[in-house]
Amino acid sequence: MDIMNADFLIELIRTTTNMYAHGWDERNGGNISVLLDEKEAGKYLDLTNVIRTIPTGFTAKELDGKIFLVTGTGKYFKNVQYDPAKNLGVVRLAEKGAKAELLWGLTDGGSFTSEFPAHMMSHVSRLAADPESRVVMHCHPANLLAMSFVHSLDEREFTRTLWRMCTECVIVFPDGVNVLPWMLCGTNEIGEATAEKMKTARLCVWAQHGVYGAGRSLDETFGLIETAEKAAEIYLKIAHLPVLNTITDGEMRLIEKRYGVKTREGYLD
Ligand code: 2HA
Ligand code: ZN
Repeated sequence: MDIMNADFLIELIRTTTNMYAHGWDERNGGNISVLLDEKEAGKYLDLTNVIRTIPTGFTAKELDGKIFLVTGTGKYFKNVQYDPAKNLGVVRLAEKGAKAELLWGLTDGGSFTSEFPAHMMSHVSRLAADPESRVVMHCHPANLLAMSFVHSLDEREFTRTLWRMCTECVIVFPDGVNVLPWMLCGTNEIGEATAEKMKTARLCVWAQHGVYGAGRSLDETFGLIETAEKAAEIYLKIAHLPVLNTITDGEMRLIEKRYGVKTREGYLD
């Protein structure tokens, strides 16, 4: 079957296009990886045909043999829809994650995203927390980024501020938002630090850079980032004004009960 008809590919094309339209992925900003079901990938690809092998520079034995659809390094989200095979790739991790076998795409000889370590290590963390986790998404949404300049980076404080900005935040991300202080991107070090943060929440802000989100589907992960970004936008609209009304911790407890969510331990007073 033609991979251009695969739901996983169509969804990723739509998602990158939509993220660009939201202004989250200027130039080559942002990257996405999606864990594919081997059987599903096998409907569209000859899994015995390895086009080339790319060293990863890290190991992740938990992901050995797993297949990922990923965005390419240096590629522009706005262009994905016009040439998916050049801008995206399907890779299978081998040799305990030390190598990635290209099964499709990256037709101009390119490589997977520069943030591959952060993506793969985050998948390990999220799969341990939720076996149904599939997606890791990184982008540069302006309001979360701006907030990281003017708000405390204390994770509890950062989370509580966002929760208070829209009623639904506490329902969408009851696990909160973790925060990494500025670090050099594209390295194994930021990958390991991000993966550590991903053990306790599905969102991690990279201060002065962007955000990571993880989830079971592209839609869910997009929605997670979209909700946090909307909350950050509201925060920036009111941060310089006298605040007369708010959502109290008691009110958030009511939301928790009514919607059956469990907020992060110790985050509500
Ligand atoms: O270039 O966003 O963090 C893609 C990025 C790097
Ligand atoms: Zn980035």
